[in-house]
Amino acid sequence: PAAAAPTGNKKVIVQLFEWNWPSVAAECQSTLGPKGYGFVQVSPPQEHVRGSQWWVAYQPVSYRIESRKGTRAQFQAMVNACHAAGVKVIVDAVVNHMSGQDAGGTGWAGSSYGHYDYPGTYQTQDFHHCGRNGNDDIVNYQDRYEVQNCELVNLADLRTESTYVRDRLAAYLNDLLSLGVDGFRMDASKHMPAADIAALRARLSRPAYLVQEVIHGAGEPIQPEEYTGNGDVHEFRYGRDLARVFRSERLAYLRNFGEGWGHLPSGSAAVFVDNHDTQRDGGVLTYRDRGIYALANAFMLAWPYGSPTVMSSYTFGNRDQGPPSDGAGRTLNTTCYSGWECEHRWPVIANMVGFRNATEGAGVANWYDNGNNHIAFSRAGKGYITINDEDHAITGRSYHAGLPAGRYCDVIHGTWSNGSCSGPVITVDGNGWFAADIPAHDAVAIHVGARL
Ligand code: LM2
Ligand code: CA
Repeated sequence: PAAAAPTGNKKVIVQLFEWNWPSVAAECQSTLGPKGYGFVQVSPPQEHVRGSQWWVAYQPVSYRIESRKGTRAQFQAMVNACHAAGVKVIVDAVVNHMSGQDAGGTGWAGSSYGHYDYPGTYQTQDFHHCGRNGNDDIVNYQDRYEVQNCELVNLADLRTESTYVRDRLAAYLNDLLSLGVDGFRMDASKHMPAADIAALRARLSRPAYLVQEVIHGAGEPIQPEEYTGNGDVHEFRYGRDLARVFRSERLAYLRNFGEGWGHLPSGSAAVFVDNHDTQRDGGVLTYRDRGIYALANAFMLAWPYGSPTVMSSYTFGNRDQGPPSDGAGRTLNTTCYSGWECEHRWPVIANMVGFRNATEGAGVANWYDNGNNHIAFSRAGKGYITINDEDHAITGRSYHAGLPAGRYCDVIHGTWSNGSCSGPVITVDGNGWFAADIPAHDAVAIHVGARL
């Protein structure tokens, strides 16, 4: 079956990185549903190697749905709770490889394993042994064969071209679909030929949203465009370019952000300011950038390019640090703003999800920029945002929103709920104009879904 694109008028994804299943369930009901998030992307649910680092989740040892984040029953309860709240579930699917430790051991759920030996699941003949670089590791990203047949950081690389491996991987994905899952983030997609992912897609028991992780590298032989036939593809240039614009260039350059910058076609692009890898590996804006990070997310949610994912992190000091856990290594329940950043709850970001939903389908109009760091645009007839990233306030100006006359909640500074606004109210006149003062590094946003 074909992979479905995000559908409906609720398309925003939130990545609840390393949240345990009971916490995801609670968040769907308390926040994600009410705020209008359409999808939650969860961390890999399968059994993984033991250890305290976050990345143990990317080293599968079996496809039992039992991990640091919870049991199969808890996973099922989470999917049901999210669906009841109107939120679909995307699973991070690790299908390119198994574990990467030379020594074997016992997995999280008790399965014993060795490198290239996963009893009952895979044996040595199910893995690539590319015969390069002395240890079979990928070194040269200019070489297609090497990137897809050698090992990514020693991770046992599955022979995804074989019928047995494809059937086994599809059985795992179909098990997740039977639990009600709606889509998959295909981890390490660059390391699998697009045809191998197509073969998995063809084996799915029903249509599911697919988003493939293919990190763009200039001049590399494997390009993100090769994968668009299977579903969406992550556009990694988006977050890097947005960070550069906010840090050292001009917001005015964003007037044709996306395809105009050589990025993927909008209908195939899945975008984010940061994800769990880029927030560790640099070159992007993260929660540590506070207000500027919120503004970058506000821009992403207002700008109609690609399918946006909002990142939600735990606080970390070093790259390997795992999420808060108990003595047995189980991930603790999430406590927002204490150990966990919960960027998706920041009022600016959470309220801009409503802007995205209310403006779905409307094009950009009324673009304004001052040639530097003050920009504004409307989503024709549905919403309007102006971002002032100058070091000074911009006062005494009027803006041409092109919206119906009325009183609107400024969703950057106030939350609209049950017909009232907790912050400033913006009055649009009969000609579609409004007056507002915008402090330095701040914004004003209004939309037809938050009208008094
Ligand atoms: C991904 N996308 O393609 C994930 O987004 C990324 O987070 C994963 O790397 C990677 N692919 C493999 O699924 C993470 C992490 C690595 C970590 C691996 C495996 O960024 O640092 O590698 O997961 O857990 C770690 C060690 C590495 C070691 C490897 C195998 O950092 O030094 O390699 O485990 O034991 C010898
Ligand atoms: Ca591979």
